[in-house]
Amino acid sequence: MHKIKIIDSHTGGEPTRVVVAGGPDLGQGTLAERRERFQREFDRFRSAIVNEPRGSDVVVGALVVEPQDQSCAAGVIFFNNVGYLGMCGHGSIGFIVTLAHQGRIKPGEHRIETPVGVITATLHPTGEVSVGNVPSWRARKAVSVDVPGIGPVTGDLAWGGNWFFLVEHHGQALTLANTDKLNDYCWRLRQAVNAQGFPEVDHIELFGPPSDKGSCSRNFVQCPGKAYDRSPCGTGTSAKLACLAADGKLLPGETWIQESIIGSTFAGKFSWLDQSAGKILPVITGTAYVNAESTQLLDEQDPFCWGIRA
Ligand code: PYC
Repeated sequence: MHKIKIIDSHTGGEPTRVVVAGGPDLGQGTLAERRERFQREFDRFRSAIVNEPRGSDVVVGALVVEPQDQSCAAGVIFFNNVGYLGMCGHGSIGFIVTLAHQGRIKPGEHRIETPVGVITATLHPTGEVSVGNVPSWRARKAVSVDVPGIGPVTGDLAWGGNWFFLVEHHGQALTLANTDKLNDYCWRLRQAVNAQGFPEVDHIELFGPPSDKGSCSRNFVQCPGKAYDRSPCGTGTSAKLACLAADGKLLPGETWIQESIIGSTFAGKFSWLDQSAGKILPVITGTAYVNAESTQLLDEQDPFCWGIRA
């Protein structure tokens, strides 16, 4: 019987499952190379850890690995119900709170290596975490896509550690009661965006006015495997900041409060890395809570030992 030790947390409602022991040994190399190896040789572990019957479509997994860059406190590879993420904002906050829960880190700034670059995560004495994300930018403004069954939709294409298509004029109610319709809308839109020559876009972000007057905007983010983000999405908020910065709608150092579809919030800020190229360094602040420590049992006699896969 193979045993995998996990610690679960949630960040603004979005779960993170950190694998602290018993995960696959990915050997040495860059984090991007090790993510490749994870996918190529050990993908069944991804499915066993986050998919049903042990998990659900919403769970994001985080495998702790030795960093290649020795200035980093740890390396991490994020994964979900269908594959692997470049970076994950809510997951990084959950990851840091989990390392603190284990007594592996104390309040202060920590460098963490991911497959798409090194991030800095500051654990504040209050328990909040600020993630200095990878450089983010808007690649295309106002791309129009004809979406079968919907019509023309216009949005921006931006990188915030994952690729996003961000849409303001969608005509959809951004409410929790409307998530089935929002998911259907986003899925159709994603197919159309990908077919139009942007196959790398795997997150769709709809945004609109906030429901709380202390927030700046509310969003609905559909993740690659069709689950919607319960948190405001750290990489999605980074992509949004890149768009706001490019349009001059937010200034360096100003705070942007991003509200999720369930009403949880992240505070975002940015500084310019290269203004002429539109590159920003986003910092996303949020809170996570550890809510379970457990051991998964992988019994090869169990027909669903490696999870239910589509
Ligand atoms: O917070 O960056 C994020 C994220 C990506 C997918 C789910 N959450």
